[in-house]
Amino acid sequence: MIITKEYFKKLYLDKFQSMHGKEITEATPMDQYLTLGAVIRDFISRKWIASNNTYATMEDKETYYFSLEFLLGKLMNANLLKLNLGEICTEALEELGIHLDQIEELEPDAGLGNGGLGRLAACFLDSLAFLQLPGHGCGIRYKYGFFEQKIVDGYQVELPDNWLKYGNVWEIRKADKAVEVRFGGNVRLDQADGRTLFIHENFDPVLAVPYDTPIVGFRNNTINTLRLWSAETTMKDFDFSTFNRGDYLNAVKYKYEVESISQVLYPDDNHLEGRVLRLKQQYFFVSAGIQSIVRRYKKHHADLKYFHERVAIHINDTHPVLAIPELMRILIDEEEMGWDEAWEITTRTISYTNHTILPEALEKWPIDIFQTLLPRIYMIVHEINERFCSSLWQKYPGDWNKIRSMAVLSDGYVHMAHLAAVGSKSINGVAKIHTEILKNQVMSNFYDYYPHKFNNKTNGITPRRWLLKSNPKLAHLITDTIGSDWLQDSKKLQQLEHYAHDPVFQEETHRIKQHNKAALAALIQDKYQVAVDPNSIFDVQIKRIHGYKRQVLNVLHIMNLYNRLREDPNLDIHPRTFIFGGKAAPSYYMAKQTIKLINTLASVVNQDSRIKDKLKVIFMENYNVSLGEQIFPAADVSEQISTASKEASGTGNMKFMMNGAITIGTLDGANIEIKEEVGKDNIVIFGLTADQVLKYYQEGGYNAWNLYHGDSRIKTVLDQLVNNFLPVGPDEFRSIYEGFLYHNDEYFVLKDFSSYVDAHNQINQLYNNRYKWLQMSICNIAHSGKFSSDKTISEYARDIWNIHTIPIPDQPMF
Ligand code: 26V
Repeated sequence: MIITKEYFKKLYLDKFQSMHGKEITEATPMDQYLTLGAVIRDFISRKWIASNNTYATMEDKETYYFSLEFLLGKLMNANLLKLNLGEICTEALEELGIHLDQIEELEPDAGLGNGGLGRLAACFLDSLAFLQLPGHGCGIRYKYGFFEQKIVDGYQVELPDNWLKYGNVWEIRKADKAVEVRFGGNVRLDQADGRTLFIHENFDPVLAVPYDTPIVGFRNNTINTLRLWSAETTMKDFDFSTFNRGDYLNAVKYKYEVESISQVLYPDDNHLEGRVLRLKQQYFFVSAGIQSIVRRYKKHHADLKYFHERVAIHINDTHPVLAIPELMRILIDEEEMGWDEAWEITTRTISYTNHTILPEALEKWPIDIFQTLLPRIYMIVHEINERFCSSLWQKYPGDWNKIRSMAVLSDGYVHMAHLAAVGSKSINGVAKIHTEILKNQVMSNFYDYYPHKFNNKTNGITPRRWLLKSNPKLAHLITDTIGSDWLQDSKKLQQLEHYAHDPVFQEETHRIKQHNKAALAALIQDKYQVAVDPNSIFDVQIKRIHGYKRQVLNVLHIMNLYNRLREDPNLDIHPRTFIFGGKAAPSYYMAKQTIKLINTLASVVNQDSRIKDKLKVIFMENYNVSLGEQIFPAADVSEQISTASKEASGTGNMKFMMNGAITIGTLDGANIEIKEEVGKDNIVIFGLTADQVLKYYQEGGYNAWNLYHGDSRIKTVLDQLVNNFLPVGPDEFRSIYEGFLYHNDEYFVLKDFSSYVDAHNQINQLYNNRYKWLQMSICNIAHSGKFSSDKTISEYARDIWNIHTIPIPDQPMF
């Protein structure tokens, strides 16, 4: 059925009246927004039911992607694009005096993630639906998402993200699908019919209530499901009158404790804070998710023997690793299966992705905490460990060191990555170099023992959000140039290579970049009252603030450039605007000081008229998905400058590339594969290699003082951190200074400084040759199809999950 503008208007008006009971002329912007959400939902719902019915009755497999984080961003515009209703909707609403872009602003970002790992999960869901693959997400419906960042006097301040304040137009509460999750208590053993029974008693029950969000396929009929669990008390009515005074208070406390499980997303990225509430969150959603999958399976299949032929469960990092003992528990305790059969099914169902090699992020839990909170799960983990260690003994008799280094339980801890490695069929890294480091360093013992389990799946990003939605002008130019096939197959972007030298196409890409830069400049003017020149080079680093990502290397280079400009205001450089964005974990002092340093430097540089507007520094507050959508299309230069070996993959690097920015980066993560794709002349590489970094860590031999004394540029900028050059107290940045010199520069910032300055000089020269720059930019866009999450997900589907395309039949619209 063709949807006309008139028809859309009618749908909208009818919906408005039935929802709000008043005339459209009385509508508030929020009424307008909620109405549009409801209209779009109606377009989705039939397809959603059809998708669910098709999956329920097919004889094929479904995947469940378990993740503590899904960083979706806004959905309204994205869903309109996918349903191909964007234009009709815009025009229909205009005639009603409603501006779509204004009401879209009212939608809060669904910020249920910290950064790369959570956004990857969102891109993967998008690609699953695009590829018509039966794949769903499972996670937590946090009441408060990732905190909102405010900058006050240059410092980060965290405010709660109350994203559900006005309700959520996309979710459907499924109270009838709630399940119970049990914490604490004890396990009593009993015997019946020659079987040992494990009876979990005296536990605290928590009700897990699912909220389903449709994941819309791009211009197809597929609607998959993201199921997020919310914690509620199992008490039917919270009837205070039946409690005496003491119990009343206890009842309130109990309700509060239960609900706290899904209250807030932990704002840590790459750093373990061993709080028991976090472990509760992990078991809560994993148990709820597995119970609901088993229940659904049993509705359509008699025998759990074939579970792994119908269900694939993927664990996004170790956070959902309790899926392994939980599935064992259900198969053994509830379905009365023997250990060996349950283990066979479990280890054929579950697969695991590692996302970081930073030792401080590898999850481990003290055994006493774990055992108290999850007594039955602990027994199962203990048994898994016993059996695993005895098989290790078979292979490495007497090698206790090796066995201890691989055990799931050792030194008083449960080692989650070890549990993941033992209990899953596949272990993958997220970029080639990362997988090699896993195999040869971090998990080398496991690689020796289970070589067949290891594989690489280089990350990707969805071109629907990161090109079509965020950069519509570039998307149109691409379609006008090579046709629309690239929307179905991102590899086809390669055809743009034929236009890399075409002056007309070059001019068009340039015009669009300038348009996007002007829009970002206007936003910066509006928010920060700083004038940035769209003709300057927009040099951008947006990502979490972390030592290993080396925002301070970027800062030291800017300070050096500033020093050169003050010495010679006529220095022949193309004007530069350095843009930063990103959040620091609230407890990460050095990262928060880095934000203060960037803002302090910005306040100095931006006011200095001597340097004739050749340098500007901007810190953009509250970096999130929506802000990213405005920044990536406006970037000329993409800063990917992590200490080699530390950034597992990076995905921001891919978003920049797809929008035509040139990478300045180390040979780390996916930068290496970006270089392989575009060739060494279309990327600017500097710094130590991963091998060199790892060698320093193993053998020592690095001395930061030598670099300080040996390079006057380094000495000058480091001294400027502590000698009143910056308008702050003398000790404000002493910790950063001391990190370099007294803690020997953990991330090799000083070592890479000189080659980084050279790399920036090279960027300057390249930009001055407009023809060359545009050719490089187009080459990057043309090769970005390799980093589409469609490609990544096809590989997961084929190599790990064994799931297949299931087209959903057309549905009558209404
Ligand atoms: C780890 C931890 C550890 C313990 C507690 C809190 C917490 C929260 C999040 C994480 C995940 C950190 C790992 C992570 O985000 N890795 C990033 O994953 C991206 C997607 O694969 C990848 O592109 C980035 O390079 C990698 O840093």
